Amino acid sequence: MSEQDKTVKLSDNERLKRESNFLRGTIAQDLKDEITGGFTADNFQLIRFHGMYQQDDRDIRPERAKQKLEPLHNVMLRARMPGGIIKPEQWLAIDKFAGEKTSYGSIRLTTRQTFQFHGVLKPEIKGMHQLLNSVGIDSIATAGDVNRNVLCTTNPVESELHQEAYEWAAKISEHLLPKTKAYAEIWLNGEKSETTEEPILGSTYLPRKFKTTVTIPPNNEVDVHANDLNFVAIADNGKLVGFNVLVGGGLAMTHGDTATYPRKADDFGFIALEDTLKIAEHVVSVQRDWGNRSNRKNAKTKYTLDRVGSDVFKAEVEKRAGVSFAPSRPYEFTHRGDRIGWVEGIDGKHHLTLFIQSGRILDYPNKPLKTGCRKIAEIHQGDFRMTANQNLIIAGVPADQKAIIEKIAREHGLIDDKDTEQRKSSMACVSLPTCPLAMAEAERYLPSLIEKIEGLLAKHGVPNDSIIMRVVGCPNGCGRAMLAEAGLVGKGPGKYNVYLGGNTEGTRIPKLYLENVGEEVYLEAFDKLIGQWVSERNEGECFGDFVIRKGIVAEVKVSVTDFYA
Ligand code: SRM
Ligand code: SF4
Repeated sequence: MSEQDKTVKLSDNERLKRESNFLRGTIAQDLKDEITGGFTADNFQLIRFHGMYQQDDRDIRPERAKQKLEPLHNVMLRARMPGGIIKPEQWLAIDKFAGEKTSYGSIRLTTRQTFQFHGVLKPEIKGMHQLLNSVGIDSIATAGDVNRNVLCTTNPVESELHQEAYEWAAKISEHLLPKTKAYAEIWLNGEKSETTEEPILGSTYLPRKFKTTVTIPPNNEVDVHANDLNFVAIADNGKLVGFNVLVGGGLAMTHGDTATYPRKADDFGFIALEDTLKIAEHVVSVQRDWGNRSNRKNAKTKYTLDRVGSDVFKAEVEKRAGVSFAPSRPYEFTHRGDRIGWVEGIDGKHHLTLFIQSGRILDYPNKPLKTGCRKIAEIHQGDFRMTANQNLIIAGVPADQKAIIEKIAREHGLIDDKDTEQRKSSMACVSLPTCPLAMAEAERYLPSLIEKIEGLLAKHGVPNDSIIMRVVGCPNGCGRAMLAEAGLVGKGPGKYNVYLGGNTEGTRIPKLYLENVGEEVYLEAFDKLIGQWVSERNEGECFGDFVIRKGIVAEVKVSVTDFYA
């Protein structure tokens, strides 16, 4: 126990982790309890470490309460998928499960390169894990106070570099995984074994969630500044030679609490490839020992860096790892969007990026997206890659299969030439009805909002231009609105805070422009701002740069001081 743990009152999550017998709790007993569809208090939290959240449909909650019924408890499952790569046979298995055993029927691609099932009832949970296990998928540590799914830029063009970077993402994921066998014991009927230690994460795991990426510049699709730890690939002649390491990014805040804020990651310097796992381990171990375990709102790495000082944190990582950071090597981020459509890789294989609005793969009346993906999976010889923009890449298509895959994609609405650049540059978090923390709509609202923004762009004569626009249902910011050129953050039903001034590279945090306003107010504001942007912008100037140059919002340079100034 650290000194801090001895002197301050720890959060209750610390007790439950400590008493959980390495994440077992009494989950197995709860599973047998047929009286309730839910899990009891501690297990409600502990199942997160196994990749599940207990939820209920908030649309029907009031009606059930009126009928004196408990909420219709179910779980959301989030898979572990380093780098977002999934094989066609795995796709077919998840497609079948989503269709037959979940109440929403969808596969939901997330902003962190994996998929979620929503609406899995208790009797189906074990079977779900066993099915996933049979095709080589698990959901270990995709939630809870651990290192989550490790992201890797989906760069199908430079195939060799991507393969190397992807392998590092997978290795880092394995290295930082909990070592307890609780997952296998509870969900896969694995043999009981005693866990005596967690060598990296510690017996009470991390103070808070922890997020890692492996990033291949110039694409910052993964949004490094949303992550605790980033390995930015440095290549020489197309071969990976090492990483620049960025530490301490994170986007969440709480409305009205200025002790919480989005923060960019700090540059610690360059490391050679062979030091990657050591550095990953010790950024985690320093955060494990120095992170705040009494106040979960200030527990993430970003706050530890601001409390102890970035240099002090970095020096401790160097000491523990026995590695010194060299000066960072030059690199540049130029964009974050996915290249929708076909590209050819240097290996001669073809890759088709499909735009999936808000990542929701479902059979809609005029767009049977889920059936289309299934038909592609039935014949596809390469793999699928989920992007951090909630899109899907059909990767590694030989030339002679291009035509048939494109035909299926078009017939099922997976390619729709009517999708504008604006629509493709927009993102929303899940929000209602499944997210218990949602304060306003996001995913369900996005399509109609974008239609209105498209109307404004057309009105001002620039229908093909776009603004990186992101909508989130609350300030946790799962759709990364705090790195958008224009971010809407839910405040209450139909009400949002509007933030402006992120850039296209994802290296600037936006600033509050309008507080707690409804659609009429912010559409009027966007109408004026877009008009001004179109007539007064410099050649190629993006919306976010424009609003800062014009002083419409002040630039956030250092979040801890500038964000609320
Ligand atoms: Fe998130 C909690 C959905 C990416 C910050 N997030 C949640 C929960 C689980 C709500 C809950 O705690 O009960 C949401 C479930 C909604 C649902 O019904 O599915 C949820 N988060 C999502 C996803 C699915 C959004 C999406 O539309 O794709 C993303 C899943 C990622 C994954 O596959 O692992 C998702 N969440 C993010 C991101 C963006 C990112 O990581 O790139 C962030 C901001 C970055 C960051 O961490 O700072 C994010 N989610 C949060 C937070 C705030 C954490 C904090 O620092 O305070 C919470 C609440 C919490 O942890 O207490 C949260
Ligand atoms: Fe839920 Fe808020 Fe995350 Fe949206 S941003 S999914 S509303 S926690």
